[in-house]
Amino acid sequence: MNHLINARLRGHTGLFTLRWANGLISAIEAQASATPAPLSGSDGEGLDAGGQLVIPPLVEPHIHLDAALTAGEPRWNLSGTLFEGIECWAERKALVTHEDTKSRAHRTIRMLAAHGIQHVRSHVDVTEPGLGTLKAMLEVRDEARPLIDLQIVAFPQEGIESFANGRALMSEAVAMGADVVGGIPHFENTRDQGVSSVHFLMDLAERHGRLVDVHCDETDDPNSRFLEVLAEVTRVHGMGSRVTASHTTAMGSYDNAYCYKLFRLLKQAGLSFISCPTESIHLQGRFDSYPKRRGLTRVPELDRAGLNVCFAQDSIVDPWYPLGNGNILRILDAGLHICHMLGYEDLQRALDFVTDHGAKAMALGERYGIEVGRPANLVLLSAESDYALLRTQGQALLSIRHGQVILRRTLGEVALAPGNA
Ligand code: 17E
Ligand code: FE2
Repeated sequence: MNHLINARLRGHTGLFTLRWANGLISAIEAQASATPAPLSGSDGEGLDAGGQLVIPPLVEPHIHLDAALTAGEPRWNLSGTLFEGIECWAERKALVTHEDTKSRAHRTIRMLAAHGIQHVRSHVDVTEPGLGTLKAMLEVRDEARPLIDLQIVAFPQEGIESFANGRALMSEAVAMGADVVGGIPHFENTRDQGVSSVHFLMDLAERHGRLVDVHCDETDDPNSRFLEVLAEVTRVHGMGSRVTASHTTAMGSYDNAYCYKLFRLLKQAGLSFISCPTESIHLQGRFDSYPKRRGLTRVPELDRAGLNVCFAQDSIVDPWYPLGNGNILRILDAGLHICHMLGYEDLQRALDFVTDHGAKAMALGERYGIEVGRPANLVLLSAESDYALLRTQGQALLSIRHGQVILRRTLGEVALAPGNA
């Protein structure tokens, strides 16, 4: 296979033929009309997109592969809070082995790849003496390359300042090869520790040329205000394109007067945002009676302010979230509902939130996108527009990676008896 005909591309009218050679896109040709059958000839048999959308791969910018598929082990999270999730995970973490971590991560990666995802950022808990989980996940990063590109975040689940040797573990994780420096300031014991953890992790990332992705203000507490600290350090050091704030759910509880001031800083800092809508609506609002907060950050407002914001899954069948199947389009559907983003304009460009915006947060640059010279990583969807895809709960039919087909899906057929129309 070295070309795909009858492809519809987002933002363009008409149909296109995409060609590739040596794993890179070599031509994007507008077709005069639909070509009835796959081309064949000296350059080999082609694939037919049938007039449906062809996009660069779906992106999963925030997931915890190290904890995936452990829900209920050794016990279930009965309160549904983030905090009980962290307690359950601490118990499960004590039981992990190298092979256990790797096998669950690989199984989960296959679930992601089966939905057209080829770029993944996984947080990996480094609050563990010995860093065995990180070692296992660095091996997974290499082994998973035929299916996905994986970025590993050194994630201090139990804190940097409030966990024994937290700083040393973070530094060691970076030395071992973590791509991204993480943090969890809202979980540190005191506000001061939260602030100092942000300064520490930003300095670590800057000295070692790493990206940053902080679990930031993942709480309904309106007094959790570490985003302003992260944004200010980002602004001062000019690191906006390399820094991401994940969750920022407290922003859903900030008052408008504070947000007005905060947004000025966020725009100057130019950092990215990741919202995990299914996870946040499940974990947040847990201390409310009624009315209950949705517990999400201000996705449409960030987007309209020109900031980069995307959606992610966060968890698959772990102590924080019992469901999930790897399908980021399900997260997009939920996110658009929860964030009041089913307006006409939103529906026209909905896929941005699980493609280009995620790629920007992951700083993929020229490794991502349908342009000549970039990797021939392409996904065929079962609809011809963003809106049609959402309406029909469409799926990824084909995933091509470096010019090779790694996924084919055939949708089931439905036969309905004739009725009285
Ligand atoms: N850990 C955390 O602090 N927050 C989360 N949402 C998950 C793990 C999944
Ligand atoms: Fe997370």
